[in-house]
Amino acid sequence: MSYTYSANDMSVGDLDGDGQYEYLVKWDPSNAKDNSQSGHTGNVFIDAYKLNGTRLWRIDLGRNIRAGAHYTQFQVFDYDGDGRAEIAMKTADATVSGTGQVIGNSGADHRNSSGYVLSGPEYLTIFNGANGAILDTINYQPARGNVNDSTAARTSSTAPWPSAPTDRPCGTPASATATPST
Ligand SMILES: [Ca+2]
Ligand SMILES: [Ca+2]
Repeated sequence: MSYTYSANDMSVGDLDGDGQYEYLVKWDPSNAKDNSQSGHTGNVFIDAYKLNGTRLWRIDLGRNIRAGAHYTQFQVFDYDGDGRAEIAMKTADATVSGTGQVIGNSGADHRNSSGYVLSGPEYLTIFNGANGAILDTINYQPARGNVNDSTAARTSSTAPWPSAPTDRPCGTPASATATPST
């Protein structure tokens, strides 16, 4: 499987609290696939950079997060209010953090023969913005639900800031099941 990488989605946040933004880039392999397309894909990377282009760290989402427009939505926000942004996204077995920590089962391969990942655990992980280390990992909610070869998960997320009672930002991952029209 031969492929190249190009920059995809991007977001910004002050990851180290120095008052300047850093930027995060999702690198998509050239064989990324929409939910409607079968096939195996390369791994997706999330890289953090200083404004001068110096790379701080890389998260490798691993073989169990498929590459495509609907699979990885990452949030960059200062969730705990300490002046440094964290990063939140869906992860899976064998995702590797910016400091080399492996999530779940490093050897697991949940891809089916068509390259879809329709089984296996899904997680929501919060990463330390300064070094990409894992702060916490929980089971992803909502759960995957019923999927088969003609349906696939699409995810979205946002970082709302509710007022009372918390007055704190919180992440709200979501997912929907879509059936391709073909
Ligand atoms: Ca900064
Ligand atoms: Ca923070």
